Amino acid sequence: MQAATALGSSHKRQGSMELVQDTSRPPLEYVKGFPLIKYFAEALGPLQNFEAWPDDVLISTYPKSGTTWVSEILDMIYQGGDLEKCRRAPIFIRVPFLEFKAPGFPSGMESLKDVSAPRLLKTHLPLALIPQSLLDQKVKMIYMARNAKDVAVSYYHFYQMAKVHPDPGTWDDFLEKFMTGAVSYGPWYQHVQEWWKLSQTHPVLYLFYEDMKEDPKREIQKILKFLGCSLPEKTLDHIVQSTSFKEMKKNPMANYSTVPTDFMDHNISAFMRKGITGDWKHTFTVAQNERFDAHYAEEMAGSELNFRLQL
Ligand code: PPS
Repeated sequence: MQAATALGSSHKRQGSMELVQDTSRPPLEYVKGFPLIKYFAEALGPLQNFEAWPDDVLISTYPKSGTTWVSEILDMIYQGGDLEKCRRAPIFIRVPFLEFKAPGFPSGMESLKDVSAPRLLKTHLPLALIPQSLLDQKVKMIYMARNAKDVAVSYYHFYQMAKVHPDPGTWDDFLEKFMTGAVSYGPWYQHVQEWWKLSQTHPVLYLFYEDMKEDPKREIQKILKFLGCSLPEKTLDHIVQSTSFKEMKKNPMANYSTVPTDFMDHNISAFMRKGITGDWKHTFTVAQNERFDAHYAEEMAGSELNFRLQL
């Protein structure tokens, strides 16, 4: 896997006494008011030249909402349920991450060059930052939303293990940043609501992580209908089984274990961490929960979106 070897050799390894630039944990950079991972902010200029194709499918999510899960499901659908074909490359090569950029890795735009139509694409960008071409070409989009409390907890662990993020500080510090939108990609509240609004005017299938947990077969059927394709029942069952948390956790082409430790340290926290709904209950204190609920009610006032916090 070129990406992994490239990163492993490209930085901080110039010689034991030589001082070279430390590329880990840079502060977030603001673009149009949105905080982003520094390298991703740098990728946004070139990304404006991205040309969407009408048969592209974009997977969009706020981070930690089930992106990898939906990506694996979609690739399995595209490969007719053939798991071996889905093992051809890690998920971030099979489904290029549009705004991705990091020292020593091919950027999302570079990865795209190796992918032929019909393409699956991934982004976490807020609407204000997505390439206009995706909207102009009326590209189909699958948005997956997850309840804010589980996202915050998952994001905290991810900040710790993925060193392109700034240091998250304590859980209490991080939760405060999450609530004020001072985390990479900005406020969750705005993200889930603006993509919901887009789904009224653009071909967006809006899914919920909790629904996928509850009944993956039902949700995958929704995806098939949205894409205008069908699969034999047996293949559908096979996709459900192969994309379960248990299976994806042990699949190196889905679990990010091929990424070097400098970039993601699974010893700190596995990318495939728990994969459940309601884990927030083990992390939020009563006081944090009350503060969060009051703030949530303000931020989501008037929204039609209802999230389940447990199943
Ligand atoms: S990222 O880095 O933003 O793209 O991460 P993302 O893939 O969106 O979210 C990671 C969380 O999704 C969980 N996950 C799953 N849950 C259930 N089933 C399956 N198959 C699955 N695959 C990934 C993953 O464990 C992360 O959630 P947490 O709560 O941290 O476990």
